[in-house]
Formats: sequence, structure tokens, C-alpha cells
Amino acid sequence: PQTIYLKDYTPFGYLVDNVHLTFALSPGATRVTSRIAFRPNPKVTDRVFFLHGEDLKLHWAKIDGADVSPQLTDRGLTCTVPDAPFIFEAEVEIDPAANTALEGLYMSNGMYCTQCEAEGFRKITYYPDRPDVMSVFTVRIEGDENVMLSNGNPVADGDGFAEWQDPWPKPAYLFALVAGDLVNHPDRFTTRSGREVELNIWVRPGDEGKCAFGMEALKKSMKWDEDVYGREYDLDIFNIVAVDDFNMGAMENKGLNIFNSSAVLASAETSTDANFERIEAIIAHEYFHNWTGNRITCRDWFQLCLKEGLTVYRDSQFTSDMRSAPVKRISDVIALRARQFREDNGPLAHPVRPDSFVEINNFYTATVYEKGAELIGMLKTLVGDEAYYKALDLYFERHDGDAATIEDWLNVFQDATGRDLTQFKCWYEEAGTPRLTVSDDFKDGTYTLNFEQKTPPTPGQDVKNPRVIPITVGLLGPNGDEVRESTVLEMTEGKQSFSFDGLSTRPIPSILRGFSAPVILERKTANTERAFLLAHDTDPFNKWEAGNALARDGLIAMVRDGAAPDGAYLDAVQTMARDDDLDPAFRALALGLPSQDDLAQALFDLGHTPDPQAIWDALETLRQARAQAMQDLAPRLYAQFQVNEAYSPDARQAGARALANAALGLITRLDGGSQAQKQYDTADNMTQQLAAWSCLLQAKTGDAATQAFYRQWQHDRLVIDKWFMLQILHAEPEEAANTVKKLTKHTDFTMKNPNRFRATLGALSGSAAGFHHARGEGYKVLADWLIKLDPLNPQTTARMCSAFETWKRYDSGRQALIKAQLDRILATPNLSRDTTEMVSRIRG
Ligand code: HT7
Ligand code: ZN
Repeated sequence: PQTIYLKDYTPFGYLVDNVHLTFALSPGATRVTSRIAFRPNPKVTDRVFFLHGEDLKLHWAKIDGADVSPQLTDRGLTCTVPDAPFIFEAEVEIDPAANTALEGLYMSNGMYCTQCEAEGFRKITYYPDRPDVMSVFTVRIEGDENVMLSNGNPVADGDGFAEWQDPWPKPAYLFALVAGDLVNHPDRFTTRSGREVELNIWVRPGDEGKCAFGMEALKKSMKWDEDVYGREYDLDIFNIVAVDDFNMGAMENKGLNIFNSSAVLASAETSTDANFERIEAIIAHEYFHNWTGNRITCRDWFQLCLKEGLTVYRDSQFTSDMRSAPVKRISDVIALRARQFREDNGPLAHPVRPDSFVEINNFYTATVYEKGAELIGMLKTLVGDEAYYKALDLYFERHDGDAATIEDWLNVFQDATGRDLTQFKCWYEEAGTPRLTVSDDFKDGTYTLNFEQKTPPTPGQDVKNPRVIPITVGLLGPNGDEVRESTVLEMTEGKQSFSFDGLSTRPIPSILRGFSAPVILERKTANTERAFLLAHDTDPFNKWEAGNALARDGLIAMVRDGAAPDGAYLDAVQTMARDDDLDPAFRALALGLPSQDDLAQALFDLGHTPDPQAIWDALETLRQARAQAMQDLAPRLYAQFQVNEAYSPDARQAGARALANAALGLITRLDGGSQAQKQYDTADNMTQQLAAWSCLLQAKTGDAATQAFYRQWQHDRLVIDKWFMLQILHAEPEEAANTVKKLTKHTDFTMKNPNRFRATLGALSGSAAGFHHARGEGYKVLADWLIKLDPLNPQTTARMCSAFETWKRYDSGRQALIKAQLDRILATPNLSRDTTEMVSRIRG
């Protein structure tokens, strides 16, 4: 397969003035007629007329009304065109019913829908399918569906047709069409300049009762973007559609966002508090793309982080404002370490702005999204809040309507702030997570922090440069008072020291407050100091981090040296849990433990080969010891945090439930599940029901609940996804692969639905001790299913290959077993480009 390089970028030789599309819908043979006005791009001398097109049956093509016979390949079309403006017309036939890849125009439960990002439009018709070719679109849809939607504003409809016009120039990846038997949840929003916007969430009949929360989230997002970024919505209508079969969470098509139903449908009975929070964040994310992605898009797919990093950053700001900022920051860092640090540490490491790819779908990664967002956060820390918003105003003013680059973005910041960002660019260009080692000394009232940064080599990048790292630091006195408030140290060199003078005693440092940079902090810290910070740090992130590090180090000692559970941790965590000055949601988070994967990586970094079973055993032992240590406290917390009002997914109630359910987990370890069974029997919302069922599964007394849960929810796809997932996540390590084998034989298992496939096979790779069980059954079961899924849905197959990305951490036996599966996948005839690229990179 061909590798595409950033350095080879050239603009397209033609500009597109307007596009007219007519769809004559039919499941097996939809006809798409296009009429596209091209004109030569004066900035390009060597013009080549190539239109992308894949899996299309061309019926005819014309230029300026005259029939032409273009040369066709399996990637597109070329033909001779005039050296002046001209009209290209074509009619193609496509087969949405046969489209299982869920890219282009496809059918989901009888509904037509599209997914065009990144390169799906070329499966709809011949077109320059690249983000820097922008045009206005008019779309006519002919069919007998009761609802037929496209981008922009509706301009006409009648018996068997609907017409839409999008006045805003856009690249083809933002095109969308939906048609089906749908019902809507309508509402309205008045923008700050007085524009009346019609809002709709479109769903399958029966789901209309699950739209209210999503609609409120949409209105809050619209208002927030006006208030915080000064960005207003720009069409008369905003439509959201829920689709069951979807490869990712949602898609920001102009004026017609398409959502995985799991990312928009919500009710108290069927959705957990975490589901509600995720839905609110995804609705916000897609809405915010209207400015950061749609009005200003990317010049090419190498610039993906321009829209994704910024939009993730914006949605995390939104969630922080709507809910608890510290809890959001801690959750984001847990996710960043679990997914992005893991990626940065292995064979799939790549820069936030990659410089080459084979299949762009493989680069919708934690690095581009989550690390991309961290870079925006660092920029804001470095320039300050006021300068950040000034730069954003300039960005919108200067680049509205553009397909922009990271250079454009950084230039805006340089021009708005006068700051040289040459060194900052390194964050976009070099892969890998910097290790920041710290030592300190105290002499004559002066306290000095000495930092050294080193970034390990990553595939294709052996040499790394020092980066600018904003390190937020505060100092505490021995009685817990803050003797120096948070200040941002700007590290720009490989080694650098910073001093604080005028101190009467040696302070306790709180370093990297708020996780001010995506680095790994390496500092030898005594347990007593960690317990001190957990008790006294005023920075909520570092307070949590102190407890997390205590737990992690204790677990490492248990795995490595056979140590007993750390008494310092057990004491500190109890003190924290009973502190009623702390937010319950924070306490629930602080009662969490490092994941199996975090511990495996930590052990590997310390020079040990991680044993997944030993990690599992250590976690179980610690959980049991914690339950014993908290046997009085846990029931008190459980009673104290019962929510006795009507269910609401708001942060206050959700935090109380999270803490009560953490307490239930502790109680279950001692009472064998009787309290959990009571909660299961009386639960009136999914958060309570699922938490209780999880406890019962963990206590091995969940069989009756497992059956009851299925009987109660078998009509609801999204709840049954949970049913599949939890049984696997709670299986004993030696049973995990068998549980997957059993569940994939269940009548409700289907590999055509990505949510169900991920719920099942994704849960297997998410339960590390089960997946890495020494027999290798986990590896084989996953490989078997990836091989089966690949011909149907390459995108989802390729993404799920990342389960194998950590294989080099393990012992030679496991490495050989994994390598055999990687080789088997690679040897599969006709393996997709997506999966070939992923497995080859992982295998190395
Ligand atoms: N911009 C979108 C990314 C995307 C996608 C979404 C659904 C299916 C396939 C997709 N490929 C790429 C989603 C987002 O980041 O908001
Ligand atoms: Zn996005």
C-alpha cells in the first residue's frame, strides 16, 4: 500500500464553485447524479484532473453537456478537461444495503445514512475528496422515506422528494444524508443576535423518550460557545440523528450531526451517570466543531489535530464548567495515561501531527485527539487566559472559511501574543512522552528544584529535542499551609533549575499541579510525603495524584517483592474518604485503583517483565484488605450518600451515587453480596442497577441477576451491550476467553453492529489478566474475530488491533503467542489496507 507524506502536499488544480447532487434512493441500487462547477485554480500550474471514486458503477459522465469516457481505476477517474470553467456531470450507482463498512452511504436498520470523514465521500460519487476543496452544496433526495435530511437549510419538499441547500462552503467529508422512518424531538434556540434556530433530534420510533437530555445538552452547548468563545450558530436548523450502526461516537456534518445511538439516547432507566456525562460531552464536541472544524477546517488530514485537539479541549472546558472542574481534569488524565501514554510508549507512537500515513482512518487516535487537546491547554497556560482568547478571536477572524494548518494556528498565537512558538512546535512534530526527573535541595532559605527532561526514541524518531514544558508548582510548609502559591515554571532546556528564596523551613513541593504538561514525572518521593500531600495539597489534581501514587507504589511492591498491602495507603485513603469537606465525586475517584495496564507499564518501566496474573492477584488482595480496613466506614458512607430524591444525572447526584457505589463494592467483599442484591432488587435507575449487578458478579453470586437483567432488557440494544460487556469484564482471568466464546454464540451477538462487537471483544482486551492469560486463548479468540470482521468493517477491525500494541512488554512465551496471531492476521488473504497497516506497525 502507498504511503502518503505531509511533505508532498500540493493544492488541487481546480476550484469547485458549486455542487448539485440528486439521490434516487433504493437500498440495493441508489443512483447519484452530480453536477459540479469546476474552474482552474490560478495558483496551480501543473493541473491534473483526478476525481476520487471507489466502489461506484459509472452510468455516464459529461463535460459541459457532452458525453465523455473518463479513464477509471479502482481509486478514481481522470479525463481531459477544458482550460476554463466547466461543468462536470455524472451518474453513478451505489449499493447502500451491501455497505457493511459503514463508510459512504449505508443502511442501518432500514435507515439510509452517511459517514464521509475521512474519505467516505468518494464511495458516494466522483469528487476531489480532500478537505482543502470546499464548495457550496445543493442536494435533492428522492425516495418514499418520511424523513429525508441533508446539510444546511431545507429549501423545498413534496411528495417523494426533499431539497436542501448549504450556504457555507464545506469539504466533502462534512456532507451528510439521512432518510428513513424517523420521529423527532423538536426544540428551538435563539442565538445572541436573535437568529431563531429550529433544533431536532431524530430517532427511530420508540426512542423519542430518550432525547430530552441530549436536547438540553445541545442548547447548553450553543449558549456556552456564545458566552465563552463568542461563536454563534449560522444556519436556520440544526439536526441530530441517532444511528445504531456507527463506527465511532458521532460526526459533525454541517447542520446534520449523525450520532451513534449510544452517544445521544439517554434515560434514567437505561443509561448510567457516566453515559449521561459522555453524551453531554459528545453533543458539545460535535456542536463545537461547527466553528473548530467546519467554518475553519483542515488543509489536509495531517492537520487533523487542528480541529480535533482544539475541539476536545473546548469540550473539556465545557464539561468543567457544567460539572466539577477538578473531577473532569482527573478523569481526563486517567484516560490520557491509559490510552495516549500507552500509545506513545509502543509501536504505534506518532506525533500529534503525523508526517505520513497509509490509511488516515488509523490516525483518529488518542495522540491526535487527547494529546492534541493537552497541547492547547499548555499553550493557554503559557500565554495566559486573556491572551488565549485574544488569539482565538484572531484565529476565527483570520481563518474563517479556510482550510488551515498547524503553522497557521501557531502564527495566530505568535501574532496575538508576540511570543516565539518555534520551540513549542516540537510538541506537534515529535512523538513520545517526556520523562521529567526532579531532584531538590534546600540551603540558606532557598529551595531549588532541578529538572531534567528526556523523551525516549519512538518509531522513526531516534533523536528528540528539549521541549518547552510549563510546570505548575506550589510549595507547602510542614504544617500544611501553602507557603508559595501556584506558579508556572517554563522549562525550555534539557536540564534546568528553579529557585524559591526567603523560606524559613524546607517546603514540600507540589509539582505539575493540574497536570500542567503531558509528561511522566519521575521523582523519588517518600510515602509520608505522599500521604502529606493527599491530606494537605490545595491543588485537587495533585491531591488525587498523591493517593494514586501511594496506591501504585504499594501495588508494585506487592507484585515485585510479595509485600503486604501498604498500611500508609490504607490509612491515608480512609482519612480522605471520610473527609466531608471533599466533593463525593472526588472521593469516589480517589477510591479508584490504578488499572492492570497502568501497573504493567509501571513495572516494565522499572525493568521488570509484568506478570498479568500477579497484577490481578495484587489488586484483589489490596481490595480485600481495603474492605477489611474500611469495614466500619464503608457502610456509613453507603448510608450517607444514598440519593433519596427523584433521579437526575446532574454532577451532585452522580457524585453521591459514585461514592455510595464505591462503598457498596467494599461492603460486598465482606457480606458476599447481600447489600448489592437489595440494591439490585430496588434500583430504579441504570446506575444503581448496574453497580449492584457488577458487585454481584464480582462476588460470584450474580447468576440470577444476569438472567433477570437479560429478561428485563432484551428489547434494548444499548443495555444489552452492557450485559455482554460486564460478564466479560468480571470473568476470572482463566474464564475470560471462554466467556467470550460463549457470548459470541448468543443469538444477540452480531459482528455487524460495532457497539456489540466492541462490547464483547473490546471487553476481552480490556480485562488484562484474562486477555493475557498464559494459555494464549485470549489472543486467539480476538484474532479469530478480527479476521472475520475485517472484510465487513476494516475501520473497526483496525482500531481494535491496538489491543496487541503492548506485546513487547511481556515475557517471551506471551510474545511468541501474540506474534503468531499477528502473523496469522497479516497472512489473511485480501486483508484490508487499514488492518494491514495497523498490524504491520504493531508487529514492527
Ligand atoms: N470528526 C469525527 C471523526 C470521524 C468519524 C466519526 C464517525 C465515524 C467515522 C469517523 N471517522 C472519523 C468525529 C469527531 O471527532 O467528532
Ligand atoms: Zn471531533
